[in-house]
Amino acid sequence: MAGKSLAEIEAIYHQPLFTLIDQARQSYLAHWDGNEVQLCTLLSIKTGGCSEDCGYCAQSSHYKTGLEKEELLGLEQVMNIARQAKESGSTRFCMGAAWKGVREGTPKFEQVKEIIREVSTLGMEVCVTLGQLTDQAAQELKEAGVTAYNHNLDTSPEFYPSIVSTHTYADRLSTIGSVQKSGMDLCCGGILGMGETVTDRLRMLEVLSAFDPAPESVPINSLMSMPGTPLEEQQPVDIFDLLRMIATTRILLPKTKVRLSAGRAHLSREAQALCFYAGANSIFYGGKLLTAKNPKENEDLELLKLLGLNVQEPRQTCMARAEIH
Ligand code: SAM
Ligand code: DTB
Ligand code: SF4
Repeated sequence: MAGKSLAEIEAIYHQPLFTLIDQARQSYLAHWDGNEVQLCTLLSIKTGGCSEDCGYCAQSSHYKTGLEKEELLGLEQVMNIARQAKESGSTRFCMGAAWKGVREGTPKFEQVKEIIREVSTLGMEVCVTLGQLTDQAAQELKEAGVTAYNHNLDTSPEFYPSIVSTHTYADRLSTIGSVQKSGMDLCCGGILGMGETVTDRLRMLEVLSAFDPAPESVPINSLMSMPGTPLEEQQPVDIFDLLRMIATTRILLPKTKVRLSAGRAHLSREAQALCFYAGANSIFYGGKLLTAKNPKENEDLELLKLLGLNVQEPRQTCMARAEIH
């Protein structure tokens, strides 16, 4: 199915807020159990010292962010954290590395595949975000046990060059193509609050909604402004803008998991509740994202309990997801 045009997406997004939320809720309930939220644990397996100049990122070597660089974690270290994640209720384990990309046949890629092979024995969904891939590297990651690859578009093609100069939007699309060809699920979303316009955000949704197959998950991040980066002074995203983006994403991609991602630490309980109501059905769980703050585990469990929301069981993805493939 072809994606929607920008004009059609704008018409959805700019409806009266309650009409938009009602439409998103209906679309959500048609495909999902509206009282379930997936918990995903995020782990930075290689931190800082990245060659890229993404203006939002604390891990770029282009900026003095005070972040301590760490080499690739050892297999046992990752396994211990992955086992804990499973015990604490996460059904997805996401490993991130501050790299421009990975290439087949290199020692570092072999090390990462070894980690993936072991983590995949635990039975959680295994997501990695390692930067740019070749077709071959994507194929090998799939064979090692990766279920989903995260590679975000982050914003519109027009705004992208204002936040990154060391790679292009076309590079992002090429990696996304390799992921799709390999048969791994695609996790692909963006960041709000980098100085982009609403049109940029909706252009990103236009690109996302045209992917075939549809992305399995879309993380909606709000900028965590990191000291030392060019975007350190950005103002926080307005909750109604975030809510409109979540609802619009849910309507455009009804069978996709919409992940309320970075920025939750700055949201009230009420704001998060509204995001869940409008169709967000996945969160990063654990007090730290890659380097930035996230709500504490006990606070999240308490909030889910207060709202009467259940933690999603393993592999209970969208009832209709089979139709995507
Ligand atoms: N290096 C790989 C890449 O760029 O694809 C993987 C790691 S990168 C940190 C993954 C994603 O985290 C980025 O695409 C961006 O969406 C998100 N991210 C990074 N820093 C962020 C920040 N300060 N606030 C919100 N999201 C952020
Ligand atoms: C995504 O879209 N958000 C996560 C995950 N994919 C890898 C990362 C958020 C990073 C927030 C900033 C930090 O922790 O440094
Ligand atoms: Fe590197 Fe990824 Fe951060 Fe960009 S977002 S600087 S590629 S770790």
